[in-house]
Amino acid sequence: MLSEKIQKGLTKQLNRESESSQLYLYMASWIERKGYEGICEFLYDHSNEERIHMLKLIRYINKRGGNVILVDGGGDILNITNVSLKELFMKLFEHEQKISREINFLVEISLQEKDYFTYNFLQWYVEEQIEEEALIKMILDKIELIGADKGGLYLFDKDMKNFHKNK
Ligand code: OFO
Repeated sequence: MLSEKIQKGLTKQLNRESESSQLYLYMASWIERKGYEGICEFLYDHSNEERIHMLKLIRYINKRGGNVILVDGGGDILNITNVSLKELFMKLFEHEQKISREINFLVEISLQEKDYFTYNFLQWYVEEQIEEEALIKMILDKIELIGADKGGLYLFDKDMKNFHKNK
């Protein structure tokens, strides 16, 4: 059985993953309208990944006899328009860093509660956050490098399409 603290923490996290999925989805849709064919594929794809993160938590909570509660987020974070590509990925980078802090906090609680099953389960998320932060940072670095070069941006968008296909 899950302790009350763990149940609360995992519930929060599954709702954050759902919000993450919506955030990436919203950005994908917005960037698609701007004509970035490759970057939008990457973002749509990532939205699906975030949904998988959420599902993993739901299945785990159920497996441990917990209670799955889905919260309606209200949609405030989704009101992002007219940001540059750099600002968009900056927002995603900050978002992923926030998620990493929250995962770390959950790991800490699992140790306090001596819930080693949950501790073990969370290690997948720890690994995932390392990858995700590195990936978004790599994209940000490229955007920085390209600067105002429109040709470079075009090629980068093309690259992102291949990146998505090869995943
Ligand atoms: Fe982006 O990793 Fe889940 O939230």
